[in-house]
Amino acid sequence: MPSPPESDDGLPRRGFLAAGAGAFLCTIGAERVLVAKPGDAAKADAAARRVPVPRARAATAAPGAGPTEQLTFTTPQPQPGGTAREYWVQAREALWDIVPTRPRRDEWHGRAVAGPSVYRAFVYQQMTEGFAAPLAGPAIPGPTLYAEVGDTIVVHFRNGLSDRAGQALTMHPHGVKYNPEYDGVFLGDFTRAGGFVRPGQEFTYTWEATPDAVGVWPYHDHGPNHTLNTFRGLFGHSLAPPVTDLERQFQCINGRAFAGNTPTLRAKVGQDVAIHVMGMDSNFHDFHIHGHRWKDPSGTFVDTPAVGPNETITARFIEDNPGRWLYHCHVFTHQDGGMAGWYLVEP
Ligand SMILES: [Cu+2]
Repeated sequence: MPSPPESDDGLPRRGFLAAGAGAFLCTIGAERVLVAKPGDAAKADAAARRVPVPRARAATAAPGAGPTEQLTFTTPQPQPGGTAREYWVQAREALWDIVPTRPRRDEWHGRAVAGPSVYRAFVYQQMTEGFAAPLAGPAIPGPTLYAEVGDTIVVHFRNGLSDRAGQALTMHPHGVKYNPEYDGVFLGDFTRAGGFVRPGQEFTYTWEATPDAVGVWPYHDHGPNHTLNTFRGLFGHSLAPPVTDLERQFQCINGRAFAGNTPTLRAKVGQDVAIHVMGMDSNFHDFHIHGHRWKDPSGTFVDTPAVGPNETITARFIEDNPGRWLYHCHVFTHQDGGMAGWYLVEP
């Protein structure tokens, strides 16, 4: 849920934009992938793989095809003074431990967490130029992409899934400007190339950091099997048995559950702190930090703001209250499922 407080220079810097990784769920509930057993999930995957491969360009023969399918688009360039910010991001499978402490521990309540807690996740991973080598480990959420107003964000995306696990994946951004070519969305017969990146294939997205893009935004898979795959780590907060094949439901912050496993945030008195919280599953969450309040954009003090699906809130304040603090979702079933962590403030 939260990302760590920013370093001393604070946020938002003028013209700053960060596209934080994550996923929101466009459709939920009715899709069998959410209620299925692992075997059915495999069937859903197989169904996704059977989706006909769309032509790279507009499918003019499709029912309903019209002038919008005839459009062609140019790749946006940086504004004067801006630069093209290049990233290489790969989607891959990874074994992900939701409760990595050993023995598995809930530090808030000082008790053990019954295992197991490892599942097969789909994750985004940042790579070096040309996908030569990993730049960081696989992460939930995926790598944070930075840009300033006037820049373009050029993301070379590779679907690194094996053919066995294989299905088309994408990266779909929020908050930035893009034309249909770089939407990164599967649209059936109307799909453009960036909306259906097959295993082993690459696609380069170009998004624009316009003045109204300042802030923190998620990106996520929006391919033909986006609901299941976002829940697998591309990315949602509830890691449920149909997805993980584990015994219990975990309520996660950045893919981890229970204090001591979730991110431990740190700050010092006097620092300008910004904690960005994204709601990344189908639930509403209530973000609460003990010992702290802050003002919302209207200037009103808030205490426990609601964060709905794909919403982002930023808790920003000058730190003045040292100690060991708890942050957690105040929906009780969520906090008991692990949606909690430590916020440590040094004098
Ligand atoms: Cu919650």
